[in-house]
Amino acid sequence: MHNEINFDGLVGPTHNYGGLSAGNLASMQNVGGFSNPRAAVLQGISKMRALLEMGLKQGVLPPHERVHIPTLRQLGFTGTDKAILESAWKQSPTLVTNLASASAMWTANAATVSPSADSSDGRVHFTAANLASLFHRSVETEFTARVLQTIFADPEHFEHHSSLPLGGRIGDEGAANHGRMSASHNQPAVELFIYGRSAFERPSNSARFEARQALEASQAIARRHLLDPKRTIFARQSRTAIDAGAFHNDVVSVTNGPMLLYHEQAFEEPEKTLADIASACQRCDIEPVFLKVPKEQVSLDDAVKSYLFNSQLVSLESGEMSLILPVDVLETPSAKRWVDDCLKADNPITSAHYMDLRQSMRNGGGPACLRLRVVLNSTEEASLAGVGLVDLAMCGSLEAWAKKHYREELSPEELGDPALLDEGRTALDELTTILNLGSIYDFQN
Ligand code: SUG
Repeated sequence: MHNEINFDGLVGPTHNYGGLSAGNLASMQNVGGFSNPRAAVLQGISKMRALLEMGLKQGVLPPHERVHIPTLRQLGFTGTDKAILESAWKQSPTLVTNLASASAMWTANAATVSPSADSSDGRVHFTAANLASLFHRSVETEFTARVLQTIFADPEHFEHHSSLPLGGRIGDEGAANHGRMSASHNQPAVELFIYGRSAFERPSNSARFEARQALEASQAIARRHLLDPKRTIFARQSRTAIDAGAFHNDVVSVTNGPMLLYHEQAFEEPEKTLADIASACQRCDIEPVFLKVPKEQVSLDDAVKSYLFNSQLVSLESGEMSLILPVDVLETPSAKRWVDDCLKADNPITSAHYMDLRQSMRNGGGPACLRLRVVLNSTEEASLAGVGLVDLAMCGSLEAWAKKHYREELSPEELGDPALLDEGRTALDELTTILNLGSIYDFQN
């Protein structure tokens, strides 16, 4: 028996709007605003609670330590941590803002995961994403890999690959550009890798935004994860979608079980992509369900504004599917209409749940960004011995912990405040006990 477990990223105490992500419209538009870290973390925990109440399995990945003092040391700052933060802030608030980003909360970008049903050695494979396109995100890789190795520790079941080279343009953005189509989570799947460019092509002058995911990164992951080439598809994301603000493919499509829900303009070559998927599915007895959202019904702009496709599409115990959507869909009439019609139509999606994730959404992170899907069989899951897994009682403990430690409001200037650094460390230190993770943070050692 295999189950999908969604590992959500817990929002960190320095959650802020740094305007750090070119091509991510929400990040670009909300730069410099005050953030609400406490509301942000509580919104994320509410989502975990809601999924647990729907009978789904839930995991959690801890926030990264921020401001990231080890990187400031690497950049030549010396002295005590407080002195380093103060002199870095004096020299470059922008640098500190990059190293204060709580962006690791978007765990869809943490790694690419291939379940044991898909790999030829029968193990679950992980590659922590290099996130090479943006400095503030590239800092995440090392700690993400450490956390994944801590939770998925048993080498009999789990293989952890080093992240891909950071140099050149071999950008790997993790599961945000990766999908899986299978008859059920138990079955070998067709793995779908969506890329935006080649690592070796020149950036186009006419492009509004640069694509992040390189084909060569996707190909490398498929090789390392020992996937069957006959069940592996590489498809290019459309330039139109990237220019409209779909900086990851999960802003314009999502898979679950045999279903691909996608915007008409998601792929560069939609007909070929669907034909390739259909024939790969046919080879492994999967009847694909393609649910296309036509541009006349929901424009790309509305898709990006509402994050309709950044919903979590999940399978319930009954076999029906449910959409977990951001409340922003309710405020976008075309997207709301599409969901209403979808629920009445003949397809496996029978329910929709709307979540207030506005704090994350203001940085371009919807429900699907906040989770890393990991499909495990019962033996693999048992090997975790509960570490990283969350139940309703744990949600309560996390809420109490967040209320105790997180600031209600944060101004951009407060990121340079050594008191915030201390508060964050106290919070994370306590969290490692709550989550039974051991001393995983650099500041703990
Ligand atoms: O990489 N935003 C993230 C959002 C990631 C969303 N993930 C997925 N679509 N899977 C990014 O652009 C903004 C940070 C800032 O501006 O402060 C940011 O990093």
